[in-house]
Amino acid sequence: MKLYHSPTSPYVRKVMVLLHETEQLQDVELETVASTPVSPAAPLLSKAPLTKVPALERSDGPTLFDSRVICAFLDARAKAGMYPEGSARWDVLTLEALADGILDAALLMTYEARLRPEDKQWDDWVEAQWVKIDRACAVLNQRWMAHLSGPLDMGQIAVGCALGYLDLRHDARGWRKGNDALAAWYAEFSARPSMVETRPPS
Ligand SMILES: N[C@@H](CCC(=O)N[C@@H](CS)C(=O)NCC(=O)O)C(=O)O
Repeated sequence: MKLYHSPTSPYVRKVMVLLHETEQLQDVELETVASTPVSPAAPLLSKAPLTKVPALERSDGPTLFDSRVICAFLDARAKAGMYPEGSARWDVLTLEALADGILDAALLMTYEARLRPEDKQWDDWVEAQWVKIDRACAVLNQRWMAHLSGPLDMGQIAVGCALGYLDLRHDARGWRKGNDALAAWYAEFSARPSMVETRPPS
């Protein structure tokens, strides 16, 4: 299998952390590409029409995207149980969606600052994205700590990668303020070998 990869993409990191945790790294070749909304990576054009990473090329089926589909596929392949059966499954999927929503808002903020011409940037819109992230972090801190402290699952991995991305690109916003339990959880979670090995270059 070939994973279209970027070392700074938090969505790719979700897949990489899962590959580490489920001992499937050796089954995947990495191809690093740089793709942005205004400059799609050429190798992705024929594989993944949205030209986003991650995308997972397989020999026995079509290329998979996005990160949630790839993670579900790799989890099933390894029979790792990162998406448990029963009612816990809906908690994990909801937690992953919340973490990915943080990422979506944070990535939009990054693109606004890095890609949009300065005279077209819209501060209120950027602030509105941060309000979503701020609210989501507060909800994680208030309602999800018991789940986050339980056995490893895909929801936890997604939250770890989302908070790591906030540190990478939006550190000055200070997501830890008022979220002590979440900050303490992240300090421990980010020390896992799978998180250390996939830390993005600063
Ligand atoms: N929902 C997608 C989001 C993937 C995504 O936005 N990846 C970014 C890199 S962090 C990308 O490839 N952007 C290029 C683009 O938007 O065209 C997923 O979970 O995989």
